[in-house]
Amino acid sequence: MKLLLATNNAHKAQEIRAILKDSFTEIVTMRDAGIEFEVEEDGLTFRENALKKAVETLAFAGDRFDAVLADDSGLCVDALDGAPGVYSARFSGEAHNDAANNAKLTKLLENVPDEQRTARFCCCIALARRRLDPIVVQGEVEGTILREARGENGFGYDPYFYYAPFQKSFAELSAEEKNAVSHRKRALMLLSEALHV
Ligand code: ITT
Repeated sequence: MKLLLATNNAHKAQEIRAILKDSFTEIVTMRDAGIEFEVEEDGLTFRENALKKAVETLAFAGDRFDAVLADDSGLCVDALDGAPGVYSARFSGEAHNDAANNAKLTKLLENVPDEQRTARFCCCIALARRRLDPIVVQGEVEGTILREARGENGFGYDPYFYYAPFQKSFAELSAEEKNAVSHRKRALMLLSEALHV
């Protein structure tokens, strides 16, 4: 079983390989496979985006692969009715500007009291398969949004995401600590379980 990952993010690929290595004979990224294909993430939910990306990439890749894995993730803040959600990367307008996204987030939450600053990171993973139904799973991790940045590790909203069980922000965790509890890890574990039933 050959799996194509619909991402070029090396960090994600490493994490996925570690968890799914026993379920596939080969796991390659788009770059490894020499495939250039972009899917517009225009869905209203993580599920819609992940599934669209996986299904369209499998159709494009042809029969070189048995399955394609795609994910979509983001931060959902209760006081903002679930925003930034699927718009997490483009929250401030400019795609992937973490500083601007965090500045907008903290500004919007300026007057929100501590007990109402609850949030979660969500990760939806879709596995499109040849001749089989797709599998879709979602992992989440609960936290609260800090007023000041803490820590230097990670990316995106990590410096403002406080994880109570460790009494640290996600950016204060090592990669190993974060990967053990992250939304992505939880989704991957659910996928691994679904593949082994
Ligand atoms: P792809 O090329 O794989 O799509 P991406 O950076 O767009 O990479 P996602 O769609 O998974 O990645 O994530 C969307 C945004 O959600 C991302 O840019 C961050 O702002 C935020 N995010 C997701 N997971 C995060 C995490 O673990 N820590 C901090 N921010 C995260």
